Amino acid sequence: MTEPLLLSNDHGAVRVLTVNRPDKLNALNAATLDALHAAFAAAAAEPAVRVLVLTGAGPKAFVAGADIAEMNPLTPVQGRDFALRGQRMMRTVETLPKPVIAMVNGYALGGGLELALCCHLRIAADTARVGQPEVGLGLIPGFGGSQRLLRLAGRAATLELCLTGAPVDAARALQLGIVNRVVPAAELEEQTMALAQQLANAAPLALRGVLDCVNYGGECGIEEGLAYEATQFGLMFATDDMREGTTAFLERRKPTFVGR
Ligand code: CO8
Repeated sequence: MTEPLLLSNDHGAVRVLTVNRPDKLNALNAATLDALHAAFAAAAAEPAVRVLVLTGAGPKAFVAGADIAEMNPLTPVQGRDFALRGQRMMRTVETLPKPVIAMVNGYALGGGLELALCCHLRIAADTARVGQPEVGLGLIPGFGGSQRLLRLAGRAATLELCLTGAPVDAARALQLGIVNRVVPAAELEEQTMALAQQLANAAPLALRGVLDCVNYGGECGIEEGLAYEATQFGLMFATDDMREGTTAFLERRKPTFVGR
């Protein structure tokens, strides 16, 4: 039996998804894009899953890009369809109502960096390298890289990475704001899971409110964004978790959040 393209393991309320094509440095072919889309959509609908961690199998790569062998013969229409297939999946991840952490365990190149960019947080091993090398293939980023990198790290960094195609190391990625944290490779899993667990213990509807505000507010004007935030803030007062969180503070105890 062939190994699945995507492995899924639950650690309590944390679901770890692992792209599983280590022989091809976890390159994203169409089947892997579809498997990711299905897995994220399913996780969104499962209340028991509060946080997701996304990583790549093997010691070398998170994801080394879209599958170049699969892309090589494509027509323009097929190329566009392939880009849209990846973009839809990544938009699903970006707008997921629960946090997704990219555990960047090695190369995150091209479509691999784009996959990490659509996650909400990125923790990189100090050995990781990230970049948008598409120009070297006569291509440009197609899974949202030119847009998400621009929004995350700004124009200078985006133009540097996308025009030169040269990867940067984890320390430089941190400096550019592309990753949130860099940790020793040997501690990557432990530190990522500790962060995931911390989020899993938080109030799920509050996390969702933050994700919604950042996703929506990041794309509209300040007045509209503030109004949206105020509405989301007000909605929190309808949750049991808000009563629990504020009461626990006043009673000097730890809150227990139930997700409603
Ligand atoms: N696609 C397909 N196969 C890949 C990819 C990839 N992106 N990356 C690595 N592989 C394969 C290699 O072909 C090799 O396979 P095999 O053993 O069968 O020959 C295997 O993985 C191991 O790779 P290497 O032998 O090359 O390993 P090295 O340690 O020597 O090098 C590198 C590691 C530097 C990461 C190197 O593999 C590399 O440069 N890979 C390609 C990186 C790249 O250019 N990525 C961007 C791809 S384009 C893209 O992502 C566009 C996204 C938007 C698409 C929109 C749709 C149209």
